[in-house]
Amino acid sequence: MLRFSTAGESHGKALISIVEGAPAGIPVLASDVNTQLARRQQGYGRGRRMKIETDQAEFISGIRAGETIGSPISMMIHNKDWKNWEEIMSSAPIDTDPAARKRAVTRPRPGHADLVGMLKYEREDARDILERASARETAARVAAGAIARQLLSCFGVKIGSFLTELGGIVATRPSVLPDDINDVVDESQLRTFDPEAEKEMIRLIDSAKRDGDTLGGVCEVVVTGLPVGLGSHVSWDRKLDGRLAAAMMSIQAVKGVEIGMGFEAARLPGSKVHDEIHPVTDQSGTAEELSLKGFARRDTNNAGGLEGGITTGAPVVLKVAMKPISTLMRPLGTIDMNSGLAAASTVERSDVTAVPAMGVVAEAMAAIVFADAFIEKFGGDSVSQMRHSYEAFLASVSSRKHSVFVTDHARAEAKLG
Ligand code: EPS
Repeated sequence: MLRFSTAGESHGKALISIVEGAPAGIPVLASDVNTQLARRQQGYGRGRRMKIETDQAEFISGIRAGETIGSPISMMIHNKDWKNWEEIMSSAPIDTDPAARKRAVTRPRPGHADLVGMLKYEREDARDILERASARETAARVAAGAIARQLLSCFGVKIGSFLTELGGIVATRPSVLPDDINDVVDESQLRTFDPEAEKEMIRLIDSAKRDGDTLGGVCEVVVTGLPVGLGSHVSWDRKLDGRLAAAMMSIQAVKGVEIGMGFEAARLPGSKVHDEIHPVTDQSGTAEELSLKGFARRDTNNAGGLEGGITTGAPVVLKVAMKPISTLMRPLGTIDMNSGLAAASTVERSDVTAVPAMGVVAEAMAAIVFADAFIEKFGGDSVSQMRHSYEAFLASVSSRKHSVFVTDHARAEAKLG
């Protein structure tokens, strides 16, 4: 089982990411992690913090000579902004009443964890809550996700994402996605495939900024190169669709997840939803070619690559919706927790939107879920042991006469959505 945890406050000294259960032999360079961290920092509409930070992971353990060694991997991402917060975030005891401390937050922001956290954890200063609730924590998730990605890439799995909606403006998506989605969309300011919609979105972000407002949106995450058979139908907590949805919903400000056709499937009859299975008539070729071709094909992928909580071999497609950031420069109404009277909520430096970054975080969370599912299915303490088991499974599935093993991702993807 692959486990990961993070620690760290937004303006604390550093963020820490610990990944446990990764097999030995995954090739990992600092640049593999840092490239992902840099991608998370991009996107039009981010605030000043992203200009302060250049997130870089320092490997503390678990990686030697460019490879994982099977022990827990720990990484540290230093917060450059710490130097401006050392006194406020210091662990040393102070005499000041918590609610009167420098930069104390006593007017909770609607939509943030401020109020519920203050009540639950009995804190007078919401900074004790917001520092950890902040989406800054997602940098540590992206570092963990980068390790998971490296494992998945040993098996030809690729994860990409792109923005499809921002503040109600919809971007079109090509019917055939490029082989490397991120290579294309990372070049654009909002990580979209639609330059016209993007221009409109940028205008909307500029006007939201002028109005002191914030914007949400939707990203699509696409995972290709997956074999059939990851996850399981047998128990609720082994279903991969549930595990993916939970991972996505755990991302700060995410409010909805759809898999494949998603909510649209609820509006259509079964005949328009389920992906029919056809025999592959051309069964010529070597065993290897046949295993790549499969004995069955689907012309659609409305299921989004998952049936019964198990991968079908087609791309897994997720849509992830993020609400607008809850720090508004033109603040919403709240109460002052000191006086109990009506007040304007606290204004902290923030972003107008962070939807493009959310897509990168969603990729990282998907990578962790799939790496875990790979380890569960193919076991092993090293990548080469996993590979043996993986190849044996593929050989066994493809030797079945009526196998539904589909690996023709490009074809399934071409007809998608
Ligand atoms: C973020 C860092 C934060 C915010 C944002 C995400 O930095 P700071 O609070 O110092 O400006 O930019 O966090 C929030 C939107 C939030 O609500 O906390 C990051 O590294 O992604």
